Amino acid sequence: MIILHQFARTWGLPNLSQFCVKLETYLRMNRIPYQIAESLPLKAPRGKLPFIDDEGHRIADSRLILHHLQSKYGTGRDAHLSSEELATAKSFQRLLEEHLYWISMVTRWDYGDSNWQANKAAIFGVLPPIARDLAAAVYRRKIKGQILGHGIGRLSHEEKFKLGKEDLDSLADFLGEKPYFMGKRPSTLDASAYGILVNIIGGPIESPLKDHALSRQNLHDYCRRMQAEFYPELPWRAS
Ligand SMILES: N[C@@H](CCC(=O)N[C@@H](CS)C(=O)NCC(=O)O)C(=O)O
Repeated sequence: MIILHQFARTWGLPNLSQFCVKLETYLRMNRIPYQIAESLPLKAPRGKLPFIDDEGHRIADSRLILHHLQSKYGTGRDAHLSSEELATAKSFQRLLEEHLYWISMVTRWDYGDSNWQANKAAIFGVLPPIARDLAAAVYRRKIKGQILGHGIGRLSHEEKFKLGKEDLDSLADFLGEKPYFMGKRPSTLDASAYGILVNIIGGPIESPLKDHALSRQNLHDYCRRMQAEFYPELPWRAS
């Protein structure tokens, strides 16, 4: 049985980590049995969540975990897509994971005190008060460094959100009236897109990015549908 190591559930969402939602959604889409072990990044082989333990074999990074699942369990969720469609899906996945993700990280770690307090409570709330404040401060400095290292942190908030809105518009326009991003059947792109979009739309982190996502009704409806289909046990909490 696969053990999925990820943050504890919070905010009525599958996970506050976009990549943990991606992986768990992929497992559910492909009906691969798993158990959850609540964890923190400092326990992870590459210092990031999620990671899995598959019969003693520990694998980190959702992209490499998916490769493992595809070869070991023969998950062929995307076999219905042509090579051109796969190329499009992969490009959107990179837009989500390598660009929009980082703008959403700004909203949690470096955009207003109430957002920071909500983020801090969700991640570090399990620790005793002194350890919580210390760990949160150290981690905040680290993540702000990553945001600067990515480059997005060097822009003004106005510039960052303008780029984030472009990403959201591209996603909303491409999704259109389709039930899933690549058509009538779910694909790996949906696992990735849902992980990032539900965290923007469904969490308590307020920003122009969230306002814009909520203004694109099809993205909102998509998150609601994905959560109902793959996480029927979790209440939908977004307004
Ligand atoms: N490329 C990795 C990204 C994973 C990732 O960034 N995880 C975040 C949580 S969403 C994390 O654990 N960050 C902790 C850190 O950077 O210290 C994947 O696809 O799994």
